[in-house]
Amino acid sequence: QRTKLTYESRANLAKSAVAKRLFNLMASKQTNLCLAADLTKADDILDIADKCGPHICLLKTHVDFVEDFSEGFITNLKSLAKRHNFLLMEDRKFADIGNTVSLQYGKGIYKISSWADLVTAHTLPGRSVLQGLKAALGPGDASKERGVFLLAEMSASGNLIDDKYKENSNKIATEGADVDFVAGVVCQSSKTFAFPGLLQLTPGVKIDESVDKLGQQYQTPEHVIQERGADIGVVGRGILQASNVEQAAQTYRDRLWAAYKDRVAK
Ligand code: S5P
Repeated sequence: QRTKLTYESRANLAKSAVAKRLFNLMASKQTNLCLAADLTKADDILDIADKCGPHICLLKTHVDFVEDFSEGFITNLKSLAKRHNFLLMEDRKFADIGNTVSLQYGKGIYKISSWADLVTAHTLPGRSVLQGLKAALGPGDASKERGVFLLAEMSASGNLIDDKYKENSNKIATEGADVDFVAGVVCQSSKTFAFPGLLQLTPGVKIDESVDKLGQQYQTPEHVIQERGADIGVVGRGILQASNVEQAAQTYRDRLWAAYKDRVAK
């Protein structure tokens, strides 16, 4: 069972080079916390990345709502990622035909493929979403430094994903020529996939409050790691809205990590 294995041992099973890197980073830095830096000002994102950087394995962005996006912002974000040793994920949730996602990934104002170690994509268009994203990277080994998390489930109440969709998403993540490009799956349950070389990223994590006003559903750090099979817990407002963000990041980090240690020890 994949949830019983350590991150170190799973690094050796990963087919994606980025997944391998992330498993090893998590094990050595002792953190399975991803910060969802959902803020609209570049400086606020950089500030929180600097404060929380020592506690996270991954920083997740939504660059399309950053009001003052610039190349300088990306340069600074990359240097913080290097200094504090975390990876960058742009949560773009690509969901179009191959040619369009290729352009959205590589071109435009954001040039996501030039800086994001990881991106998210819906499986709705089928396998061509992976082929399209890979095409933006060009030939050669470029895809080895980049990876995708496929959405197989969502935390929003009333979402339209059913069992068949989950099963087919799992097939796209684990079968075929592009599996070396898939680093993991965004989902809510350990039953969604079994392959231990993929990482399970689970959003909807908060210590208190079980829902927000717009359909988000929350679980505690212990619940997502031990009952839902998460390898990485994504925390946004649980940290962003705390009076002391650094302390909140430390608390989420400690609780998510302890839950993982418990899970592999049992
Ligand atoms: O099913 C999902 C998938 C994602 S990637 N549910 C989610 O909430 N997310 C993202 O996780 C969402 O876009 C947001 O950036 C983060 C959750 O933020 P929070 O403030 O609710 O913790």
